[in-house]
Amino acid sequence: MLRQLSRTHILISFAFLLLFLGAVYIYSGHDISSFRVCPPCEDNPKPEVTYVSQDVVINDCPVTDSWRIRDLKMQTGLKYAQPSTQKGRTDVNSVTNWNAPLVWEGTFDPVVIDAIYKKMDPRVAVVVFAVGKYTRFLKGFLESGEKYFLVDFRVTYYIFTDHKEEVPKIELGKGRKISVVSIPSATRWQDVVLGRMKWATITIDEQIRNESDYLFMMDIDSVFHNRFGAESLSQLSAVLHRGYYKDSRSRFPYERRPESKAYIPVDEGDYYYTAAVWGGYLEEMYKLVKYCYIQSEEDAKNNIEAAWQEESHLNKYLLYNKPTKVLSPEYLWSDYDRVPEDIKVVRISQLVKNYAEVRPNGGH
Ligand code: UD2
Repeated sequence: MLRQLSRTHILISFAFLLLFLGAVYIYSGHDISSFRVCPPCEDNPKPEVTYVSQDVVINDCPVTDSWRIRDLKMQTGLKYAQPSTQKGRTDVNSVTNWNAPLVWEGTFDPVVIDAIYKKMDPRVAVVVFAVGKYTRFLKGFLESGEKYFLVDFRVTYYIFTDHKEEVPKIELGKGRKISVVSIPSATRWQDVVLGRMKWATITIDEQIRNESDYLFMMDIDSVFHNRFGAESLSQLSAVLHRGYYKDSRSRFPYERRPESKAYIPVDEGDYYYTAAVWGGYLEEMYKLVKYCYIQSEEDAKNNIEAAWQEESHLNKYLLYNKPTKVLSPEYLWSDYDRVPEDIKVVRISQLVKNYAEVRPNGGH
């Protein structure tokens, strides 16, 4: 009887042990995935910056990363103009005060830079949203992207839309794809704009992570006009907003209310970056997109919406986590504005649109 009892005891204890181990396994799996990023928050306002100079990555990445720029390797026999130590752009600054490149036409040789990145043959994801009437912009964006955006590189356009039947059939180059992601409609344009952070976070987790090495977030209401090439690639690349690149920091439209998570004091700031074009290594972008999502959710809980939605959160992040490349406003101009002398090439331009007509809840 005693022997019988202890055997039953052992069996029951074993079953409990198995259950316990199973629970620990599931919990730790969950734990790992939810802590893959550590979004900066008020407890951690200045997260560690992995310092990268001129695109040479110092940290190690546990995932397969042969596409990362470690050595600036180039094939033998490539023909290009000799670089000069004396001549270059003198009308603009081409380096930031943290020694990252500030990219303008004339600061790189397209032949050299494409050859270097082509050696890695990275897969590039472009995430765009076309919700409601914004599907009308897809054709122009995609057709011009095929002509000018990272030509000869592997590119997948991830189109997030509530009208998948309106995604046009476009002739795509070799190695280029379209992947349609269905999302619900929205009644406020602000919800579409901020919802981008949520849907992109979820979809990177579920799908894009396995298919891409670099990721760009872009507005759809724009058209490429000139080369947008490998000079735009880095760990984290941000574009100077055309409207503020000559202004003093006190004029930047940062979020100035301390109640918002996007708050930046009036005497701080490097540049004002646009949220219409930003890109980088997939995991860096994931971290940043998720940060914007979490911070805007926190704001919503406190009944506040940052002045320029995700753009405000993006600017806060980039102030304390410096981008490894800053792209000049050539990388997003606007048909609303005259092109000044220092913009030698407009690579992509925002279209003029009737905000009241195209947005679900009217204008600005
Ligand atoms: C500016 C920024 C934009 C974002 C926004 C926040 C520029 C060029 N763009 O854009 O990146 O920070 O301000 O207020 O500075 N969309 C839809 N359906 C909608 C509404 C928006 O699909 O009903 C998507 C679409 O991809 C669009 C993007 O969201 O390109 C940004 O919306 P917008 O173009 O209406 O905002 P805009 O021009 O004020």
